[in-house]
Amino acid sequence: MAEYNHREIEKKWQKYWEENQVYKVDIDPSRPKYYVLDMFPYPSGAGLHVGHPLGYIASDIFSRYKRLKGYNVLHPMGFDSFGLPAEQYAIQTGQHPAVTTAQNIRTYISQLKNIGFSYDWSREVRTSDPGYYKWTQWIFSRIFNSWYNKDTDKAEDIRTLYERLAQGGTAAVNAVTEDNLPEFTAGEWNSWTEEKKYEVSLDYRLTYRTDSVVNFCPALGMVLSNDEVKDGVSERGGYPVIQKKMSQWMMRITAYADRLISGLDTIDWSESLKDQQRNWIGKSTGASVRFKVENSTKEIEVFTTRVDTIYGVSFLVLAPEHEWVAELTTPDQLTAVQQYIEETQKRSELDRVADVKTVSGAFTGSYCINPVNGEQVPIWIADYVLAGYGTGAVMGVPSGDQRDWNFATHFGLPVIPILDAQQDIENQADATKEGKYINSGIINGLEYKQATAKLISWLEENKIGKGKVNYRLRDAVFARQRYWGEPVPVYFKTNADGRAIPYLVADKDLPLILPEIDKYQPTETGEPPLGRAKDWTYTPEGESAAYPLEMSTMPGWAGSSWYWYRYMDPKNGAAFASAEALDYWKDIDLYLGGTEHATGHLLYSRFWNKVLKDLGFVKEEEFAKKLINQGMIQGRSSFVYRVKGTDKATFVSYGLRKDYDVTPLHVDVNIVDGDVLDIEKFKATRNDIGEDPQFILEDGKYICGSEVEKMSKSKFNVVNPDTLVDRYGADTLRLYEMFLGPLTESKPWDTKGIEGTSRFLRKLWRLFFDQNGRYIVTEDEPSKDSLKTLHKTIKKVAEDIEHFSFNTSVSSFMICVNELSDQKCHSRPVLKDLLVVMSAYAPHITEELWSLIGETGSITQTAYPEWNPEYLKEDAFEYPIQINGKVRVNLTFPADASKEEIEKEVLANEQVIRWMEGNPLKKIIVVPKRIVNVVI
Ligand code: ANZ
Repeated sequence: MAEYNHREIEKKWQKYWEENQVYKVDIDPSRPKYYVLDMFPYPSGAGLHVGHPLGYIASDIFSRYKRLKGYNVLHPMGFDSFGLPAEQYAIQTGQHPAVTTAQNIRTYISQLKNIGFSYDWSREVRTSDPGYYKWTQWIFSRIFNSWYNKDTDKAEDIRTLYERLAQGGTAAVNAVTEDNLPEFTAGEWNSWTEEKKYEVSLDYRLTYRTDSVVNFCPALGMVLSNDEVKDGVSERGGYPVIQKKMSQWMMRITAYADRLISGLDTIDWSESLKDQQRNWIGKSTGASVRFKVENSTKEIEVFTTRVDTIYGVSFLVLAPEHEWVAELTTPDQLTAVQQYIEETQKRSELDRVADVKTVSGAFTGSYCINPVNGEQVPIWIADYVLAGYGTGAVMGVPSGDQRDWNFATHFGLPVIPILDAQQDIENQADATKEGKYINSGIINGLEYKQATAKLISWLEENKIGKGKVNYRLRDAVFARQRYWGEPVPVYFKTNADGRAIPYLVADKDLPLILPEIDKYQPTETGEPPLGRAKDWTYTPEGESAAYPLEMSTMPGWAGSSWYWYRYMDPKNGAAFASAEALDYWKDIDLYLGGTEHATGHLLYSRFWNKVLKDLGFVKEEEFAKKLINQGMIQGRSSFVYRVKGTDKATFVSYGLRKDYDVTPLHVDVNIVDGDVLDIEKFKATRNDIGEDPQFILEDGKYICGSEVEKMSKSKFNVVNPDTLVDRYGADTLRLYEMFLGPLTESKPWDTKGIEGTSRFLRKLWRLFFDQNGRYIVTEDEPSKDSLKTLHKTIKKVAEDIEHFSFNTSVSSFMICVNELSDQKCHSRPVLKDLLVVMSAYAPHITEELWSLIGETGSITQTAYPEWNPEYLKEDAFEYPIQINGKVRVNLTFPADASKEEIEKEVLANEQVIRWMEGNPLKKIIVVPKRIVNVVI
């Protein structure tokens, strides 16, 4: 007697897997490795909803399949557990973020275990665990102790910089740094104290401190990235954001701009994702040119991609934050300039670049000189020029650039035509490259390419400018003025000039543990929360003084930029991973996660990986060979319709709502079944509908309306996987999530359809046990038909999985089980192979049936069956028969029937004769295994 009781079966096998450590993996040089990774989740208080496991299910199927194919599969899971939500919650409730984080992780783990994933839980990592962040801090230290050598095109240990400077001074060094660092000779360098050398080296390191303009949110006490700012307020909480100059830790990701672009050609990631990264890095090739300021020694440097338009310059524009604005502003322009600067501080950078219509700016009162023709050019400020891009200054060419044209016409500045083909300046303003130059001195009569080349060499010869490649990508801010993050392992000593100089905490003193504090908010004096810690100081070995430690913590992306390596060797106390582990597991073979990480996590991870590779700590230049972005699962919201203006709350059913004046209200999808509202539960769970609400029904039921929206608590459309697992089982959920559609597409969740999948699994069970629970598997030789059904399924599912087409596999299983049922096939060899093929998708039921047919051990330890092409040979083929181009009949012939036999039978067929309506035959064409054409 056996019935399909998913609750019992699933618990039983989950226990078995855990007790027998079925998914534990170790290095095994005798087998090829395969590394399948999910982007690890941030454990939020809300737990998982049905959208989250979509990618996890797909990657789990793939991992299980690869295991059956003989690979040693590393498939771990962990938690990205530092970050803002836990901290915001701590501020509101006083609960330590470590406590809520641990609770949330417990919920996540139990939810994940419920779904039967094949994770090796012994490798779990948590970024907020000191044993983990010790290595995040260690990596920070390595990056701090390196510089980018353009000659070798890689990051090197800072010692090689010292060596070069000692041998040849700055002339011997070709490093990625800020422009215009002071130059010095080897002699000068060698004469300096160690402290002085160290201070100079700070400007060369891949981690450095600088003053930069940031989006600062005073209410949140933190700097926000551009995408965390919406319409000038913080996305989280809606607090005002201002542009502020702050001293910040930075990482020199720009040193890697070119390698981050070229590396994309070596990895199998979607083109759209690669394009997002390319655009984000935004390489542009142009020139920098210096314009002398009139009556001053200053020269304003601009970056332009169209140096060929320099004869059309009629003004210069600086970003309002440009450091010379104050100096260049003349007394009579002071009020206008100050007012304008105040105005622009309210706008986020995103608004500034997105807004092409509003023209605004202020004249500084100063002028500069166009180096190519000596013309006087007025200097303006305007916020369409960004402080952080290029040089923060542009040459305004109204006849070349649309914004410049808008600006010039708005403020009455001259428009100088420079191309003979330019008839209508307004419409061609956006950088036409057609025609020959006019009014353009040394490039008159030339065309775009020659003109550009000639100008660049002229500028270089005259030391006025040079060819330059510029990137939109900026160095990454590496600090948050918040509590719940990794402490930056740096302390400060004050030097002779009173400046605070950062030094690394010694490796042996890592992890630098996050201290306890009384409140998770900035201090009264505006210091970050770590300013509240009692003794936030460090005493280096051999010294007695206690030096202040850095008070900002690392940004959210630090811990996630290397975590895949920790899974390789999670308990190692002597290294982030052993050489042996790195050597064997190398890199991620398949990485799954959402597209929202395109220019964050996925770019930072590639950057850190390249640094680690340059420094010799890891093997591969790219960390993930293949990446798949799963689509989003949207929610399907349900609505009830409240009639306006009634005494008692009155709700009208969907089909009748047109007859009333109604307000639609979201209703919890969990009390709606197939669009029918459970009225009693509705009454019991809503406290906003008063006493005795009324319902106007259709056919005795209240039907809800529906709409597809983002899955979110506020829309009451969140479906919890736990409920479905309890009701239908994890195997049904897994199959159903895959069945929803192609993995990479977004699609709405609809609980209704899950019934069908659940019926399918019961039908599978019926191949083994009859209605009465009697075992009906036989040792009979399988029929030819059953072998064909089985082998086409083996083949199709393997191909589907290799192409990440999981929904089509589920259809194949359904077809297969239907065919075997029709064939009354209960043959053990067929059913056994079918179980193995299905085990990647539905691991619990297949384990159970596997043991019930008398197999020992776990089904996960067997091999994926081979398909035999012999069984797939078609023995008959159904031909569509066309008569004068229209398919009229379908006729089946044996696969080996000759053309002549087919012709004869087609023409003798009664239906064909009827369609020919007595007309004589002109021609009959038989295309074997395709079609028959009859022409009359
Ligand atoms: C003169 C000119 C004439 C320009 C012309 C374009 C067309 P990408 O491709 O994005 O690098 N620019 C330079 N720095 C800027 C800043 N900080 N904020 C806003 N705009 C800036 O484009 C570079 C072009 O954008 C530069 O070339 C400059 O305008 C402008 F017919 O210089 B151009």
